[in-house]
Amino acid sequence: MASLNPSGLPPLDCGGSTLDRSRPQVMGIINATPDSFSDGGSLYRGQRLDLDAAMERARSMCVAGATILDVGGESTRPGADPVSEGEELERVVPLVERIAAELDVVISIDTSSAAVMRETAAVGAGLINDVRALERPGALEAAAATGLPVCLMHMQGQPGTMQQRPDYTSVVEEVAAYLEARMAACEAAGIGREQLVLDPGFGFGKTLSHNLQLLQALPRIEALGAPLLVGLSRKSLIGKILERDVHERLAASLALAVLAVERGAWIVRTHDVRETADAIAMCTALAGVADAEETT
Ligand code: 7PJ
Repeated sequence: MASLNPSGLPPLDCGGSTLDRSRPQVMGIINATPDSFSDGGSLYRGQRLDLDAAMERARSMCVAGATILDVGGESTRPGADPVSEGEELERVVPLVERIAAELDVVISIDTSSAAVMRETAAVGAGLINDVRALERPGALEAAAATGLPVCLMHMQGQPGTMQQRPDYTSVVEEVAAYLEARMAACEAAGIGREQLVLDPGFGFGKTLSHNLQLLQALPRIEALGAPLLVGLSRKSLIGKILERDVHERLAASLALAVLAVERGAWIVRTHDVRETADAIAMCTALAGVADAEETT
């Protein structure tokens, strides 16, 4: 039987390593892409990913407090060009392999491709993070075959056009219903509920108002029965509120991370690991006081 921590929740098994459910976890973003929206190309030398630079970034994120690194080879920013499966594999497989060999961290693979799921799982990935919630042909079966946990994210539309006209009657209820349906599809494919993480998909086919409603209603999504991941780091909702460029969104990103953790988020996906880990440590410290008072 899985051992329980003080929260009463079993750790999440990520193919050998585990993640503690009793405290929030920081997921550092490693973009193995030439074109991601805030740091695209920063790990590139000419046309190729610089593996040493990527390892340096990975190592420093671990030192800074990341327990998960999210490696992605497809940019899903609004308007991004699609990438071929072959190119995505070339971008991510060697990097996942090296991180697995050199660092003690859970490697999350940010992909919708069945082949990328299979091949990165074979070289050490521990978590599948799919912004298309395993909807691509073969993805459900491939993810189930790896035995790894999966983060299911909600997106309305496709990256190329999703921000043109987001439309919902009730964004919170529609996102919840979608995630519930994908959880059922996963269960039918042999991926148990205890292996799932849910994400409302901030910025993926959502207006500013939709994003804020979802953040406020995170407990409604958590009530679906799986832990939550949030990706708010440097996102355009901040730009819309503050009119700040992507490199001037750190303070607001930290505020959103804290607000999300306060509303139940477990994993916080971020470009800025050290600052996010510090901010979230304040939530954890405060939660510790509340727990101590309840038990004395
Ligand atoms: C997210 C993601 C997110 C999950 C990206 C960006 C765009 N995966 N991949 N959640 N965002 N699960 O970093 O702004 O919000 S790529």
